[in-house]
Amino acid sequence: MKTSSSTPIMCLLLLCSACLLVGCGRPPRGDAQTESTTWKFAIEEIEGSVQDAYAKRFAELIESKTDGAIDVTVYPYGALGTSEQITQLARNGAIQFAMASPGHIGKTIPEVQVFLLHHVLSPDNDVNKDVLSYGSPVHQAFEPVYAEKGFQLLGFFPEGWMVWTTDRHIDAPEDMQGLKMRVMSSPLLVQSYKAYGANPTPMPYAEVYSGLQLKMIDGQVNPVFAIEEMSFYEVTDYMIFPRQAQFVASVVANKDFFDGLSPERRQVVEETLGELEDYIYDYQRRVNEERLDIIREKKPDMNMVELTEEQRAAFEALSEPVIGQFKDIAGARGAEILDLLEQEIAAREGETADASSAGGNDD
Ligand code: 6CS
Repeated sequence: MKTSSSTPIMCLLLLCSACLLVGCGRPPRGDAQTESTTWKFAIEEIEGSVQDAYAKRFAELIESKTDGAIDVTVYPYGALGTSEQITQLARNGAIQFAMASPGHIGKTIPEVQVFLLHHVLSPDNDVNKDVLSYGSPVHQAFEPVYAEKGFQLLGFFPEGWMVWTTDRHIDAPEDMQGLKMRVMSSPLLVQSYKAYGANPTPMPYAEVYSGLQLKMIDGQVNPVFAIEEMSFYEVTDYMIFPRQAQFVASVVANKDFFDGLSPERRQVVEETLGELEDYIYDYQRRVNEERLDIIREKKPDMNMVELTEEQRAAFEALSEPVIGQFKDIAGARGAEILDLLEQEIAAREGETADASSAGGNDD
């Protein structure tokens, strides 16, 4: 599925599959079914994506660590519903695991929209990886926030820099005035693009290609791998690299299911999550690089625009008031998490700088 030509059919299928799944009744709770239990894991992206690589590797590791006692079925985007629908399925226990990106789950968990703020994450993605890692202070701060909504937070990971694909050249906020920019459904994204003067338009992922093709929207924003696999580059003329935000994914389990796991099973899951961190980080880096080359090859006249530091600064200045809007939406706990995130990033950047200057002295 590389184009959205099958999108309307897919949407119908999604709803039917989701209803069927919910109709199947309660899922296995924890280890209740010890013989060949199936865990269902729904993702928000198509096969070959970063989330697909994560879920498939998770399935392989779980199956091998449990000698086949647990079988994990991965449902790619389109099999069970939209991002919001699969999150709901995980919340009500119809499935055990799901990807729940802040770009969508921010409507339910306002605090997680901290990852949608521009110019907050480090320009050094190695730093972001560490700060978001399993068991890190940021992860720990979010655990009770997710738990309140019925989710066990299993991890965050970056999927790549957000890149604009548009029908026009943009290197200054003036170029963005009135631009219909498709964004994911979390409210803070609307604020972020309004701050630049754009006309942000939330729309489901599956409708973006046709939205661009039919000129219902003028642009969209996603990491390079997604722009390639969803063919957004086919229906836009510019790829613009503002390096303002990473696409951050969150992995969740149904909380009752997770709480019902035996200590051994829980250990298997936790061990697996730890092992996946380097794997998925390397995977996203590689596919984002490779797929940029694929786009260049398939569409040599695609205009590539890398914003300069000065151009980025003009957008950054406009994005500052959005931090206040985030605090209004996410409250005191959201503000504390933002402080923690900034402190952790600064500390990790400091360590990286110290390590490289120490390395320099050795030379
Ligand atoms: O733009 C979106 O809606 C989607 N983009 C990615 C890269 N992953 C999932 C998300 O739903």
